[in-house]
Amino acid sequence: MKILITGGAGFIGSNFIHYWAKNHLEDEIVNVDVLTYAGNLENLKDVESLKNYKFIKIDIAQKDEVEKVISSEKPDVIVSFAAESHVDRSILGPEEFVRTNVLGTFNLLEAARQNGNIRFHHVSTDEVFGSLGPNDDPFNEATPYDPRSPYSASKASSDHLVRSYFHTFNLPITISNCSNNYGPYMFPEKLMPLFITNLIEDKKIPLYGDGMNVRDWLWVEDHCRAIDLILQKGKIGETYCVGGATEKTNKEITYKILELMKKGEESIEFVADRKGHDKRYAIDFSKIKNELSWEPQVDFSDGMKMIVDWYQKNQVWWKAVKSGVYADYYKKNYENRN
Ligand code: NAD
Ligand code: TDX
Repeated sequence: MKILITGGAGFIGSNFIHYWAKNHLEDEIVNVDVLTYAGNLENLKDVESLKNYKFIKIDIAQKDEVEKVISSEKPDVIVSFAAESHVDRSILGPEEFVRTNVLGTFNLLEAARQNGNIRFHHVSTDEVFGSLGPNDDPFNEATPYDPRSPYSASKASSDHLVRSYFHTFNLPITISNCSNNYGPYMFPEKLMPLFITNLIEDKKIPLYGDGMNVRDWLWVEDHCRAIDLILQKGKIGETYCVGGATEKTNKEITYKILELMKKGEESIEFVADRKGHDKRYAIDFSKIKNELSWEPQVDFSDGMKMIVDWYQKNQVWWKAVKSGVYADYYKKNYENRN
């Protein structure tokens, strides 16, 4: 089988490629990515020499580039991770989010439809459902959409487009809406890697607002396994909510990191809150549990030790990212493309 992965040079996409290369030795893997600031081929060093792995640099927002790659590669399956993914950036500059997340997904759907109705899995987020109060039931597949940031609104739009291609054109799609992932190769603009790397550098850690916003955390490989199961056994046209059963306030995450890194609370700097900051996300994953026998395997305290350990051992990787070596290089590449 040939699997085409979009956004495979980013955090979850690169973990998914490692997962797929390890668990599906016989498959061909094609990674298409434009390499924005978040895309880093260093994440894929240990797979790049595999005979069954190939990287192609394209921008999914460019329709002709997408059509050319899909029609020449003829994949059996497309799994789409490519997106602008950081909420704070979507507040500073929403346009890129609409371009990649909405137009880019549309171009992929069109190419999948025009080239023999290719099986399409869309990777989405729990943020499309909005924000929960402390006593609300967790999100599930029937929760109405209520996105509140330009990021989540662009992801919601893409989910609607994907579903419309199933109903209108019979495109064989599935969607997963997953909670916050954590693990290796997470870009150090996100809460956990930013705090861990700042503490290694003896810098302050900026906690937004009162630190009481709640996220549901899932180890990234558990997410990869959920997507694998959906591809193998999921029902076409369906959506699956994927979560970690690990609701934590940002304060709890912060204190856990401080404890593991033997640092004191004087490192915390309470800063202005994120605009429109969603209060709480939580996922009811009973559908994927009952239908596909999926549940998270990595427990939170093990996962926290593993992520702190990974950033302590991989300082060359994140120091290069943070110092802008890769960011500048890729930005230059990106701007000179046309
Ligand atoms: P990321 O920002 O780390 O990686 C995104 C990747 O997409 C990068 O490699 C980037 O170069 C690529 N990309 C961006 N624009 C592109 C374009 N126009 N053309 C081609 N490639 C492009 O993101 P992530 O955290 O790995 O998230 C991956 C997917 O999973 C996203 O769709 C996100 O919405 C979803 N998701 C993320 C989380 C999370 O906790 N990170 C949780 C649930 C869902
Ligand atoms: O410096 C910070 N200080 C802080 O308090 C940062 C970067 C974040 N936060 C808070 C905001 C959130 O409540 O921590 C929480 C987590 O923030 P992020 O790491 O930015 O993640 P979040 O906004 O929850 O979104 C993530 O999970 C869902 C991913 O970035 C999305 O792509 C995914 O869809």
